[in-house]
Amino acid sequence: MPTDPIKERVFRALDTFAIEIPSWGFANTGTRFGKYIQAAAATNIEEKFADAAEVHRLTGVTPTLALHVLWDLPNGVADAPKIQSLVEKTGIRAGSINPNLFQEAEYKYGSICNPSAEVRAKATAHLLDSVAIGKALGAAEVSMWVSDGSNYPGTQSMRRRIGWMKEALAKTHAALAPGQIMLVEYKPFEPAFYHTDIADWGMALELARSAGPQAKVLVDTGHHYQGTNIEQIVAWLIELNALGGFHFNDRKYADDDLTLGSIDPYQIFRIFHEILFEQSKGGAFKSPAFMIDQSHNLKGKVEAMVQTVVTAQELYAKASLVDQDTLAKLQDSCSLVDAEEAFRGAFWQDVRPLLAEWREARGLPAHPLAALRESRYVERTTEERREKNAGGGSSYA
Ligand code: RM4
Ligand code: MN
Ligand code: MN
Repeated sequence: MPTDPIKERVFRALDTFAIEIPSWGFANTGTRFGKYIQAAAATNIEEKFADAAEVHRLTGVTPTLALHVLWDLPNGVADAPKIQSLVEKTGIRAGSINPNLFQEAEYKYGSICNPSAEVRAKATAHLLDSVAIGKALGAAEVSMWVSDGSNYPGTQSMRRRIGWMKEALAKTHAALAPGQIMLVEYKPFEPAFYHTDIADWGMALELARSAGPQAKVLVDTGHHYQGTNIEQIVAWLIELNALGGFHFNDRKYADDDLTLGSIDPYQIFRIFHEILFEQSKGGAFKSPAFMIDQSHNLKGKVEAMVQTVVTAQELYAKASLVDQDTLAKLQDSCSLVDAEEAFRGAFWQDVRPLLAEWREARGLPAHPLAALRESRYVERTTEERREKNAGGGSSYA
């Protein structure tokens, strides 16, 4: 039987592709101005796991669920056995453990950068608790977003805050189990608008390096200024062996948390290309953790998550079609138009029929969104949860 090299390449790429989904993507969330309550939204951790299991049943590539400590394990490590029983019940494993350093009143002026030693100690204890949760659940990553910053020039010492941060991160790193990874996320602004303590990848990289070898940088695609060449940042982080993971989403203006690839699918393709380029070299490169960081207010939550996962697979499959050897030759001969055509030609291939074939070959529904509708899962959960959601629900949790 003649083999189809395109099919082979796509299947090989898809076989190694998995993406983590966030627990907060299933709960009712809102904007700063209001909240649009969905009757089917998950109201507790059991329902978040149930929704995640449904996404995994339909797509086959979301075996782990990212957990946000305050929202999902309000009692910290004491809640780990409860999570473990849900892991056993649903077959969905605990994914990255996300400490929450931004919601409590004490963090008004910062968490690990707060001028108060007492608040810093509280924040550090929470980081250590997150590490302990990770150990108890066998979770690979502790993924931290530090929201600290200030709103007005001169009101905080940026310099002293660097020292405080390094101290907290070093303590956290020292508690990691072998193999446990600590991810340092950056974001240029919001909630603080004058300065953010970890504002870009350079700061995140320095903090990760000073914390220790198990600390890596996390790239959230929504956390960049307009026009930033994110794939170049990715290329540098790979070069420096410092790329730990991604939070995928799309944005038009800032940290909009829109569906991955909905505004600029070519950007995600270009990012995936950098990963696949490194993989094609056949070295010891360990693929970074792919995670979704989205919460939808307008789209149905499970539906949006399935759509996101499918889009991620499509873009990964497209990126796998770039012929790395041919591209390298064209780059070296500075054949600009041909090089660009080889690159964007892959992007313009319609891989959706191949994806359907791959799914069928793996015993998965060929069309996950259609299968979701057929299953009537959303209708069922709407009925089950309507009452519980009628009250309004709190933010994210
Ligand atoms: C932040 C950041 C974090 C996420 C929170 C909910 O902007 O992206 O990763 O945990 O939002
Ligand atoms: Mn994020
Ligand atoms: Mn964000």
